Parts: sequence; structure tokens; C-alpha cells
Amino acid sequence: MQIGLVGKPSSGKSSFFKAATMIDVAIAAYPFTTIKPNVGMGYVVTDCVCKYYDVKCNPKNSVCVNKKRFIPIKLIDVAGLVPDAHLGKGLGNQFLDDLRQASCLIHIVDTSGKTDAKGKLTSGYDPCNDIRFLTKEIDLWFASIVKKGMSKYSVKKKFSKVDLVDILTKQLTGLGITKGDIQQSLDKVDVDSTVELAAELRSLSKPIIIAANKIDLLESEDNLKKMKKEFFDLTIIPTSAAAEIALKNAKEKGLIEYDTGFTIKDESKMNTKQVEGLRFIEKNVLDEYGSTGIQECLNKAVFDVLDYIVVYPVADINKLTDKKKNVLPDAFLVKNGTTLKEFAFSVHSDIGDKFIGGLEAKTKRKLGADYILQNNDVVEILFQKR
Ligand SMILES: Nc1nc2c(ncn2[C@@H]2O[C@H](COP(=O)(O)OP(=O)(O)OP(=O)(O)O)[C@@H](O)[C@H]2O)c(=O)[nH]1
Ligand SMILES: [Mg+2]
Repeated sequence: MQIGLVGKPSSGKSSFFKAATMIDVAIAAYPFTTIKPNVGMGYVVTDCVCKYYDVKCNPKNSVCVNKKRFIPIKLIDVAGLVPDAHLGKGLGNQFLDDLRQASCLIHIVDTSGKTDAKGKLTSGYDPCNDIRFLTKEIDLWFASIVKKGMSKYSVKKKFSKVDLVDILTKQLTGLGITKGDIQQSLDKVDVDSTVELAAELRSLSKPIIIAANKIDLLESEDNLKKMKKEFFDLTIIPTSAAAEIALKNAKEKGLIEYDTGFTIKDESKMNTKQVEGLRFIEKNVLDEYGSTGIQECLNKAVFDVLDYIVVYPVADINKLTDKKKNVLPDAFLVKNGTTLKEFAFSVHSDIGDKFIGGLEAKTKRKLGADYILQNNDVVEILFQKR
């Protein structure tokens, strides 16, 4: 699972990346601080099934803290995109190729209106512009690749009987687009309009959600309302990457306890500026919006927009263990609607090939190949051993 962070320069992409991964990357108030992409692991968080089964788990592919399962997802932070990037403005859009395999994009918007379309300092800028131009640039990037497929098709069809869907599938698989996506899109839009087709394919294969960032700044409040009104059909989550970094830093230094809210452990160990900074975050971010929004953004992208569920494969449904006796070792993110057999293949192609059936831990019932996996299922996959 990969998620791409996109947005204009200085909107806070690298800050969001750092807040989610705690990897130290370059962050600065001038455009194009990031040129080469940053790649790292963030997490989605969900109640661990160890809570339901009342057992102590030994996670291997993920982490469990206070019965919350932290499941890793890959985050990619790329260079800033400016209007007309497809014509080569700014750093152009070549670097978008780094996002080919992303399942979802989070558009980091500077909600404060204090940076212009190129990321330079200004005041009173309307962040709604950013949503419009950025979506357009991403769609045009798709369109340039769809166009290549279309030209191949028009050349090939002169010489042999060829199928447009097959040619497009081959051209677009690198973008994570399936044959089904292409068929669905061709049913919906006019095949002659490359741009429309590309936009449809983009929204199917890389939905965009909005992180309304810099929500700690006072100017952001009205702009957020405006954005929500104009883009009521988009998922918009208020975030403060800067606040999340400050809270995680203070937690790492042992100064505060921080889960959803925070408590200062010993005020005498902090200077006035530090305490004031934390109180500012409490008042302007946590009290106002409930959280810094970073974790919500990732969870929303994976569980709501992409509609993934969590499944725990084990080797023994009675003990809930793998072969090495680890309790609930792995939590897998799978697309809602996935069958047991498809899941078996994704765990290991060999297990898929030798698949017989499965067992489910809660009811102990047998499962067939077509069983649709449910959220928090603990399953044992049965396969021919030799
Ligand atoms: N107040 C406030 N400032 C923020 C927030 N997030 C980022 N910033 C500031 O915005 C500026 C740009 O942040 P970056 O994370 O470097 O932005 P970027 O989008 O990666 O920029 P490029 O790499 O140049 O495209 C820095 O000065 C950050 O400290 C936030 O939530 N609140
Ligand atoms: Mg950056």
C-alpha cells in the first residue's frame, strides 16, 4: 500500500511526511525544498483483534500499542507542483512518475492563504485555486500516458485486429490501472476525449483526498469553510503537520504524554516558550479540530476512500498463532470484497496454487474459496502441504 503526498511548493508535504514517519527531511519556507522524493513508512491505526480475543499478541509485520494495531503503509513525498507543470513550469511533472504505484493521493493544501500558487509568501490567496489546478495537472499527467496508448492503438489497428482495452491496459498497468477500470471508464465517457477518459481513470485508480494543512494559523478557519463549501463532494481533513511534529518531538523528549490529547509531565523541565507553544496547539488545533489530523488523513484514505479492511492470517485458529507460536503475528490490509482464495494468493503464490479452503477463528467454521473476507477476520488458510 502506497500513498503519495502532492501539492504546490511550501504547502507542507515534507512536514506531513515527517509528522507521519518521524523521518528527518528537509523542511523550509521556500519553494522546491524537496527535489528528490522522500520515501518512508507511516501507519494506519485500528483496534487490534487481540482486544476481542483477550490475548497478548506478538506482532511481526505491524505493531500493537495499548491494543491498537499500527499497520505500515508507504508514503512518498514529492516535489511541489505548480500550474502548467505539464508544460514544464516549475520542476515540470516528470517527478510524478515516482507516484505511479500510489493507490491514493493526499493533496496537502496550505489553507492559510499565505502562499501563492508557486509557493511564495503572500497574503489573502484563495486555497480553492490549488484544489482546481492540482487536480487538473494530475489528470493531464494521466492524459499524456493515455494519449501514448491511443496513438499505439491507431497505428496498430491499421495492420491488424486489435483491442483498445488490451492496448490501454498494457499502457496503463504501470499506473496501477486494471482492465476493469478501463472498461468501466470507457462505458462512462467518450473514447475520443482523452482528457475526460484520463480524469475518470485517475479518479478510479488514484483518488485524491485533501489535507487542509496549516490549520493552526488563524487565517485558515474561514478558508477551510470556503473549501468545504465549494468542494463538498471531496474528503477534506483539517491538519496541522507542524503541530504533530511539535507534539511528537515533545513526546520523544519525554516532556509530554501524547495520544489524542497531551499532558505535560513536568512543567519545570520546559522553558516558557515550549509551554506556550504547546498551549497554542492545544487551543488552536486540538480543542478546535479534535486532533492534528495527520493520522485521520491516513486512516481515512485507507479505510474509507480505498475501502480496505484488516485480516489476520494464522496457522492455527484455536491458538491464533503462526508456526513459530507468535500470537496474531500479521495484520494484512486487503481491499473490501477480496475472496479467501485471492487473499491466499496475495499471502504467497504457492499457498494460492495449493489452496484447499480456510477456517475462521470466531465461529470456527469452514470457509470456501469464494468467501468474502470481513474486517478483523482471523483466518487459517488450508493448503496441500506437498
Ligand atoms: N504554521 C504551519 N506551518 C507549516 C505547517 N506545515 C508546514 N508548515 C511550514 O510550511 C513551510 C513549508 O513546509 P514544507 O514541509 O517544506 O513544504 P513542502 O510542501 O514540502 O515544500 P516543497 O518541498 O518546497 O514543495 C515550512 O516553513 C513549514 O514549517 C503547519 O501545519 N502549520
Ligand atoms: Mg518538501
